[in-house]
Amino acid sequence: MKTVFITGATSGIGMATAKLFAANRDFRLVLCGRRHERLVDLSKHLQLNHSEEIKLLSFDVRSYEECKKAIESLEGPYRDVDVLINNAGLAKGLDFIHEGDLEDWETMIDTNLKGLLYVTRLLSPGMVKRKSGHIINICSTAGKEVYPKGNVYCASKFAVDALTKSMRQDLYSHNIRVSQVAPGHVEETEFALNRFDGDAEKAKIYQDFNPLKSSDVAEAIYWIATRPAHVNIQDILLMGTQQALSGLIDRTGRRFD
Ligand code: NDP
Ligand code: 8X3
Repeated sequence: MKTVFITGATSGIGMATAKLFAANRDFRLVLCGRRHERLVDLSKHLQLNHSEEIKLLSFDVRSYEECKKAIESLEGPYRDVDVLINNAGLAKGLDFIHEGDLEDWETMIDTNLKGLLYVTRLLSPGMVKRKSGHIINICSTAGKEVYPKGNVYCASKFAVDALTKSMRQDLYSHNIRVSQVAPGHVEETEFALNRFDGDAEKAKIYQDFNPLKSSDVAEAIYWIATRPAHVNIQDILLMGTQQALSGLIDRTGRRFD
């Protein structure tokens, strides 16, 4: 049975991914996020429906000390993480560079870039020691192309794209696969609500086109993680059919509802 460690499992893509892995009894799960009650509710839901092999870790990925304490609290087979899914992340604000909010910039860089690095730094030595492991980073179309006012969020996701490639070069000879999923717009997430600081009106960005659903991204992650040991899917770039580029979206109405 493999141990799967998912950051950002309290919502959106991470939660959908946790549900998909839990539906398959070949996995034990370590589910992470700051909102402990969310993790408890999710774990109750998953245990009722499928799996009883779940550990919950509440910590802020922006703090190396919190990451370390949480990861060091894992015992037995939960310590030996086979699949790390670096999913925790967010956008804050949508502003021209000369009007950007410094606190938003710090939050995105600390979460999307440093958080991913901290968790990877703590879990990858065990993978190297065991000569086995798989790291799947959640990037974005924003890590492939920039768009107006996307500046710092895009930069943080370009950094994820660079790290995915670089980590693979560092780890492949240790039998560790490094993969990435880069989605376009995804609904059934709190992404837009967080970006606009809880402003529900501004967050209504999916009303006139069909984006991906969180479960679509979860399926891509799950597929990557379940390929035979000799296969590494390096990168999946996926968008809803009504999206062609970050800034090219057919907003003439939701076509597939
Ligand atoms: P959600 O807001 O629904 O989920 C984000 C998750 O990240 C939550 O579980 C949240 O948990 C966690 N998180 C955020 N900050 C921290 C932190 N400091 N410490 C620990 N956990 C944190 O958004 P998505 O599901 O959409 O986002 C998941 C990933 O997908 C992100 O990396 C995002 O950039 C990426 N993405 C999203 C797209 C979209 O359109 N939705 C498109 C492309 C990529 P908690 O708040 O409980 O800590
Ligand atoms: C989320 C997609 O286009 O809002 O990563 O940056 S976008």
